[in-house]
Amino acid sequence: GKIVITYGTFDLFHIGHLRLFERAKEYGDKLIVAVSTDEFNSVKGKKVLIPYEQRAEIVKSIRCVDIVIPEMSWEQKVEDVNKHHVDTLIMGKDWEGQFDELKRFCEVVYLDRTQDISTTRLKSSLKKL
Ligand code: C2G
Repeated sequence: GKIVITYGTFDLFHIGHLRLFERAKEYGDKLIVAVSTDEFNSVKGKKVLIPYEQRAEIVKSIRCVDIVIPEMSWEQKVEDVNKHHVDTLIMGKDWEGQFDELKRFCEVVYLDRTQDISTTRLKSSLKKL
C-alpha cells in the first residue's frame, strides 16, 4: 500500500498537528511521522518545551499514525523516502516549496495549516495565565 511521511516537532501537541496527520493519512495506507529530536530542534533554532521521548510517545499514540522515527537532520529525508519506500511526503503550507527537490523521489504535497492554533500561540496564552 501507499506510504506517506511527514516531519515536525509536534511540541505541545494540538489539533493542528492531529488534523495534519488525519489529512496526510488520506493520501495512503501507512503514515510515518518523523519527530524532530531535541538536538535537531536546536539546529533548527527552535526551543521545545516537551522532550523528544514524550513528543514521540504522544505521536505514536495517535490512531492514524503507523510508524514514528526520529528526525535528526535536514538531509535525512531522501534516505527516509528511499528506505521506507515513501510514495508521498506531506507538509503544511508554511513549508511550501521547501522540499520540492524531493519531487524526484516521491510526490510532495503541502496542505493548508489549521487556522488559529500554533504552539507559539499556546505558549503566549499560557504566559498570560
Ligand atoms: N501545522 C498545521 N497547522 C497548524 C500548526 C502546524 O498544519 N496550526 C503543521 C505544520 O505545517 C507542519 C506540522 O504541523 O507540517 C508540524 O509543525 P511543527 O511541529 O511546527 O513542525 P516544524 O517545526 O515546522 O518542523 O523538516 C521539517 C521540520 O522538522 C518541520
